[in-house]
Amino acid sequence: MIIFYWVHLALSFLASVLRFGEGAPAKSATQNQPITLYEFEGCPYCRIAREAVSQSGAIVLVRPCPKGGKRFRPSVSELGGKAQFPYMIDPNTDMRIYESGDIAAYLHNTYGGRRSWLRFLGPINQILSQFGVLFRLAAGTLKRASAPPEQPLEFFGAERDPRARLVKELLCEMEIEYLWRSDSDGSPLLIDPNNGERISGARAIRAYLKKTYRP
Ligand SMILES: N[C@@H](CCC(=O)N[C@@H](CS)C(=O)NCC(=O)O)C(=O)O
Repeated sequence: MIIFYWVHLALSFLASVLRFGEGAPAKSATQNQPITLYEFEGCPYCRIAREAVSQSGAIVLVRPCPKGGKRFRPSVSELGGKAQFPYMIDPNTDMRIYESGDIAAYLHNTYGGRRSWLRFLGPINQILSQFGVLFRLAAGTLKRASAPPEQPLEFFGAERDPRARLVKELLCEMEIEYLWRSDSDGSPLLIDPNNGERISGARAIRAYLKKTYRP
């Protein structure tokens, strides 16, 4: 229902305000292969890593790991030894990192861009991020039924963009893998290489995902 969409958008906007607009877009970094990020939208630590992704301009293959997820969640324990999120693997440098603060520092040092000043707030940074999760009513936390596509989708939208967040939450709950580029503040854009579809705007993308990848 349209009213629900606007309520969610308003709450998503408040979540961005709580983060002081961190997660701004940056010019795409130069890298041979995408970084892989195992994470889930409803995780406050993952948000800190995602803000750093946007601000470094890194191109990232997001493998969503919502609670109850079976698609990518188990691989994190296999690859790193424990089920903790976020978890990042950079095939360009062979780096594997668990801690959100370490991921943020690594992305900045390796790919550049502006670092978030919120890190100076220490635990308050994490508490603010946790409030962001509350504003979003824990969206992007639990797995929902889906029939994900073979090939990863491609999504354009920065972390600070409240509209992009609504799309990423659904991609996460549906465990749909996507190549994430956050180099613009324009309307969120989804490209589906599985069928050549190109959809712009958060509402239209959400409707498309539900129509196409529900079981
Ligand atoms: N100190 C870590 C904490 C990460 C953390 O506690 N993540 C939670 C999710 S918010 C987690 O992995 N929980 C286990 C689970 O979801 O199974 C960091 O900053 O990255």
